Amino acid sequence: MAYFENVSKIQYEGPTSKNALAFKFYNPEEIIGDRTMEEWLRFGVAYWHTFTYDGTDPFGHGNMIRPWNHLKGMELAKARVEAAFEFFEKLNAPFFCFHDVDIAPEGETLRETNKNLDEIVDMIEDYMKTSKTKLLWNTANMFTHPRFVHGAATSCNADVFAFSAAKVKKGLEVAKRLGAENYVFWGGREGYESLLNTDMGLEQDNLARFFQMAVDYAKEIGFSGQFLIEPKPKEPTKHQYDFDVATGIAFLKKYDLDPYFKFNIEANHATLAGHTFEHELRVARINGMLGSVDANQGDPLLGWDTDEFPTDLNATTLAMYEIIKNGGLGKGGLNFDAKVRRGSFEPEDLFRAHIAGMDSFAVGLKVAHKLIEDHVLDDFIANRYRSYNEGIGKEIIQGKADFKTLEEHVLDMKEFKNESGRVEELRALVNQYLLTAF
Ligand code: XUL
Ligand code: CO
Repeated sequence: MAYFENVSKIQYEGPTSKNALAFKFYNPEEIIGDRTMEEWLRFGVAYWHTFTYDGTDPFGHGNMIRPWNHLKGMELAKARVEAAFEFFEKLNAPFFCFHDVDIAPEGETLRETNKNLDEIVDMIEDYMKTSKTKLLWNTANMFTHPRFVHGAATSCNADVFAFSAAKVKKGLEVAKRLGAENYVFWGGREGYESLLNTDMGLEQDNLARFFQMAVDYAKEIGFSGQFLIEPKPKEPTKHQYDFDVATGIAFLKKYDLDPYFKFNIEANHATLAGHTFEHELRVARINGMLGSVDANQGDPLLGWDTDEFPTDLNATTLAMYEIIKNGGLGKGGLNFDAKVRRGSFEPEDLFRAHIAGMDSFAVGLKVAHKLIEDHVLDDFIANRYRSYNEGIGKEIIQGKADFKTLEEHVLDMKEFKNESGRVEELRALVNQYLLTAF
């Protein structure tokens, strides 16, 4: 049975195509530098937004028209798997991602939940035997159920800590079975509302204990995927422990966990933290910890996580700039942690939205590659810091300078020759590349 019968396989038709259900810029086989677009971009479909989300928001009921809406329980879960693999095939998606609760209904106990999960994982495993779509990552939802009201690994309740551990244990087993390239930890409710009732030290120590147990168990069962932390500054708690990449690095280094983790960077989480998307990617990259990306965008006028499909070409260009400079994402990919707007309730909107996101990143890839190939920013930056190539600058870099020699250098200096940073010119240059790359 076809769930998306009005849609056939999405093809690349080029920038002048007027067909809404075609790629204009994403041409998977096109070679950019040393690999294909498909290999650079490694797109992933987020199961929760695409197959589970029904449009519910704090003010209204679910309104999404979906061909599986009449079903319930395990029947619903199975229909979603069938629909998902039809969708992946038609979109030509190389990857997908899911939370445990996205794919199978929860039972009264973890034993029951795991039974449901096993049945659906069997089904997914079967589909994956013939599908080209692989699992980018899976994760455990440890925030929706009321038991996680005070957090999971940072809960004040040790039974909840234990329950969370058992959920991640199962998640790692599923990851191993389905050949997941990564396993994600997004903080969920790992944070706090008020210090008046919070032992912050204990909560953070426990979170580190939890991560160590995950690392140990992965080793025990031979799961070799990459562990990823996904930072977010707020929502659902006021203070999230993994605020941003820099906070995450400090945490991991304090507990000697840094060799085992990289970061999954979400654009909308970056902007909620008061950073740009490219800032978070840069911090991770220069620390050798850029793992994967949740590709979406926020709304500059709204202060929450709107998870929109990415269409801002300036942002996708600067993001791809960091990713190319990183040599690609390795085991990571660009997972569309993005949902269609409530007004976009037709099933075909799921395709329209993914096409918009894929085309936007394809443009970003091409423009960023050209910027790098032409050394546009590299040359400017190298010249801007040239004072460190000789004289006192070189001595600083080589560790030959100290406060005394530096004082000697400047004590009688009257003039400091600074040059313009020319940021407006550089922004215009990026625009020029954007407008002329195709
Ligand atoms: C929440 C969020 C999550 C993670 C996975 O803001 O981004 O969906 O990506 O738990
Ligand atoms: Co995310």
